[in-house]
Amino acid sequence: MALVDIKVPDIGDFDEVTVIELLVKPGDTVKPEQSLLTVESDKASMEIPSSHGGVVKELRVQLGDKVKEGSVVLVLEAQGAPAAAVPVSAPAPAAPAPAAAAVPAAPASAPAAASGPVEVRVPDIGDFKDVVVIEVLVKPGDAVKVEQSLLTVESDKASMEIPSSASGVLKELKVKVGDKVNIGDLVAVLEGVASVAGLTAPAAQAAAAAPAPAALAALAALAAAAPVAAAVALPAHVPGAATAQLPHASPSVRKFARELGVPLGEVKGSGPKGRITQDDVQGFTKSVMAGDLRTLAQAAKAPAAPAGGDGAGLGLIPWPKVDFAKFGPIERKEMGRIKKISGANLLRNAVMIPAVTNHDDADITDLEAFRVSTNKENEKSGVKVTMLAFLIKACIAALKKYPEFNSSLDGDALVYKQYWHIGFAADTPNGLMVPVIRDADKKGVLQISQEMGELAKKARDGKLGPAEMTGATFTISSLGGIGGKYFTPIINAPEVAILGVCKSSMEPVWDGKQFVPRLMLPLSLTWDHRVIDGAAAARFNAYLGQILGDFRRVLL
Ligand code: CAO
Repeated sequence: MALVDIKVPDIGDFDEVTVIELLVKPGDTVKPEQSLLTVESDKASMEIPSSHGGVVKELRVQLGDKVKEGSVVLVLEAQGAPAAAVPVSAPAPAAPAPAAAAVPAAPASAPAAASGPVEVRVPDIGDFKDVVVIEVLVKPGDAVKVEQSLLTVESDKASMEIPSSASGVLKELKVKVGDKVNIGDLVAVLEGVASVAGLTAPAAQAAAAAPAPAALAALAALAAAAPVAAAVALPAHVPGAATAQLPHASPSVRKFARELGVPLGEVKGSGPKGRITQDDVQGFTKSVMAGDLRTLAQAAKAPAAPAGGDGAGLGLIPWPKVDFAKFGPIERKEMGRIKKISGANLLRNAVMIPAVTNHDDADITDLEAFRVSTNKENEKSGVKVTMLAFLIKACIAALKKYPEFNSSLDGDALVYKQYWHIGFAADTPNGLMVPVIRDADKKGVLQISQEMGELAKKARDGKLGPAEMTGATFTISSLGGIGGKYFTPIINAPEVAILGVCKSSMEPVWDGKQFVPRLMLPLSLTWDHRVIDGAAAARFNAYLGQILGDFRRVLL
């Protein structure tokens, strides 16, 4: 495969920019247009996207390096076709999307020192049309300063903040989240205007270069490819006092924060000049996950989250802050990326799904004997048939009989999937991963065993691609090779059920006349009570038990 130098594309009027964030490392698989690093000038930050998909072989820059158009930032072992166009060099004389307001304010409708109402309009935003308001940063009654950001708007390639052209008190907002706006559209009316923006020197410089897209790219993909579940969302944050300053963060970090529901104004930036990095957002998520919220009383008052809602409104007492070193020696280790992402997913799923777990046992005496004999016969093939592969087939039969277990909630509707992609939890040195066996209904136990072995190895080696971790309709988490009796697995949203399996053991089972030794497999089925009823769950488990007890039933 060809090695390709990935270079800094046309970054407009910016001569030298500083590398402030590396978003990939050698060994990472990147997609075309995925952001590779963030660079920053004194006025804006932008992400440098990849022109190709492939595997990162070598990073040619490090934090603090200065780069300009044409600088090689990394070497990629390219796979597939290059990106059609690399968005950072896309339309217009490119000043990148602002981390803080780099969009110059529109000229105000009233002269300086006016006291009557002043209209604030969308300034020249380059080639962008119908940009969507994604964030309203002020409210009526707020005192705003000239060039203070009022809104954040977003196209598919950039996000930018719309600044105020004057300072005064916000009388009226003319737009709301979700509205589409264009150059010249009225967004707000100010009154008590003390001064009206003549463009300040830096803004005037910025005006020479219309704002251009910074690639928003990759963090959504990161979330989508996250182990355990796709989109990441934060439950329950009760907003605290936001800092007065505008949050300083790159567009993709803003997007990432938005997807998590993290209010950037409350995140402390650890980057240069207080810039908020992805790690800061994740750290914030972690602290909220750990319960750094407000009061239980607020939780009680909070409205219930709608089905598929964002869970906002939950509040908990603060997580205890303990100086552990006071009690004995300690070692502090940052959690890895996978653990952080899966933690956020697990918390969201645990908090937002009214989950119930049914425990049951399946008699797998005959099935295990069959598995052992099959493996003896197939010894030379190198493929070992696992109990998990049988479980996958048995679950598909049960999912077909009870299709709501293979569905997902979409608002008030249920989406019944007519494909059966089964995820299985794999324990890896980096944390829990969930590879997916696609179309497992069309595959035999041998093929499933083989694929599972390959996927589990890839997971352990950290080589699973996003496509191998997404799209599952149901997940099985097997601790059978380790031990235990029952546990309560957490549903991998947006799936609605998960089967946990523990170690089988010989148990005395009453056959109507006497106790007989049978190999019993403990099953723990967790299900979403919004979608599934207890009776259905009991039937699902009972049916699963019947199939595992006599696998010929799969054929019926
Ligand atoms: N009962 C008894 N023995 C079992 C069993 C069960 N339910 N399931 C597997 N075993 C046995 C296997 O037969 C194998 O024994 P031999 O080596 O003698 O043949 C041994 O346990 C090891 O099996 P395994 O775990 O390596 O293989 P698997 O196919 O059962 O599982 C995989 C593969 C990837 C699922 C597993 O390696 C793994 O990672 N499990 C952990 C999943 C996990 O962490 N879940 C928790 C999620 S919630 O935090």
